[in-house]
Amino acid sequence: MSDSDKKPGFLARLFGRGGKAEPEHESARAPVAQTEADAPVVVDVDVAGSGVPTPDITGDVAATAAATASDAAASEDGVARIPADTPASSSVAVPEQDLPVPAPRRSWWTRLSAGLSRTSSALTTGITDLFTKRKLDAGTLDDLEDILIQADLGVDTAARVAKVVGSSRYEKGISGDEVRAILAGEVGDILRPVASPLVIDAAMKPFVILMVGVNGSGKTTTIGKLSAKFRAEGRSVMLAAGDTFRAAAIEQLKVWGERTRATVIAREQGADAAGLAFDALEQAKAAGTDVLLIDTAGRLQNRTELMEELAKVVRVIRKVDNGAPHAVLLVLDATVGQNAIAQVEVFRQMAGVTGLVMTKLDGTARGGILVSLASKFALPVHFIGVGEGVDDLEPFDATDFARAIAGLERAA
Ligand SMILES: Nc1nc2c(ncn2[C@@H]2O[C@H](COP(=O)(O)OP(=O)(O)OP(=O)(O)O)[C@@H](O)[C@H]2O)c(=O)[nH]1
Ligand SMILES: [Mg+2]
Repeated sequence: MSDSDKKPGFLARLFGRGGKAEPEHESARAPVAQTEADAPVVVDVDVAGSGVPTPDITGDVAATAAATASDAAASEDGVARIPADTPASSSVAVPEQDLPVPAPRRSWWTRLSAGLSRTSSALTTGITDLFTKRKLDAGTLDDLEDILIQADLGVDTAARVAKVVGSSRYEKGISGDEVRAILAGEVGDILRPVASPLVIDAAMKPFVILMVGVNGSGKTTTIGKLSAKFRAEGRSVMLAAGDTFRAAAIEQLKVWGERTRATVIAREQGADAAGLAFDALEQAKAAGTDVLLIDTAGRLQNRTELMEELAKVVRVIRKVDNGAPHAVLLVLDATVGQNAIAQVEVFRQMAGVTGLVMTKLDGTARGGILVSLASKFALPVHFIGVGEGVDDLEPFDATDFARAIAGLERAA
């Protein structure tokens, strides 16, 4: 288990905020006088022509956190930790056995299946119980549907799986393992059409990606992770700090900009988000930047005026480039369950969502909702996030996800 896996709150502490949804910040929304300070601040930390590979940001941030956090000496888990830069001559004596040992990085599959374990163990237990005790009849199939619906897979998927199980004509009954294999097969078939990579069209300079979603879903963190990916592919990246509601949000993006060697366009707190997006796009065009990632403030989908504001950001971006934004990514928190459906409905309508990213498929994720969304909306799912670290974002793989949800081993 990596350090970021063990202490999921440390980035939040670094950025001074928690992972839960926050109320909108009305007070921060007062218009700010157009002063010189309103001019975009360009923080260009790119080393000219450096070609330096993107550093391991998890380690970097962890080191920064360790060096700066006041709890470095006695952290939450009570383990004494030595800041990474403590000189060898330090008088702090820590017995060797107490020093934290860096844990080996767990494989992607291990992290994905662990993240989906809440759902997969509920499904495995429910299905095993049902098919050990009962024969295959209409009542059993109804109960199977209930189990699948409770796991957020949706009514359509539940009916589809039950139908296949029912039509299997197993004279001697059917085992829980066989049912789970059918489940994985059907879920894989539902997910495969939506598992599509985010393709950056290099002809677009910049390729504009707008990140949207409710409060705390993981937009800014995902921007950081994406920025690292694009930089590692050799692309130039600009980040626009379009969440102008909170100063901490602007700082958070600047940190990701520094860590990933991306240019950050920011204004002070309270500035107009659409105006900032406009300026950022013009600057990215002028600079010939490959990818522009625009952050936005979190907003609940039932707050009409905030959703209108988001629609305005999209309209203003189109004034500069009629084809932009080229991707509008809705970032969904995998722990919210059914509420994700309402989020997709409204964000799609108001911001023209082109694809999904599901975060927090670690911890207490309700991953079944992704299956519901796939069968209901058929929107591409580009990435999934299983942690706060920079490499905790992976392209979405339908077969892996389906097998992990059904509690099966990874396909050979
Ligand atoms: N465990 C886990 N935490 C995540 C993941 N993605 C983001 N987070 C954490 O979730 C919290 C919120 O993430 P942000 O990126 O700030 O979310 P946001 O959508 O930008 O939030 P607002 O700007 O307030 O709307 C932070 O503590 C992140 O570190 C993930 O995949 N797994
Ligand atoms: Mg944010």
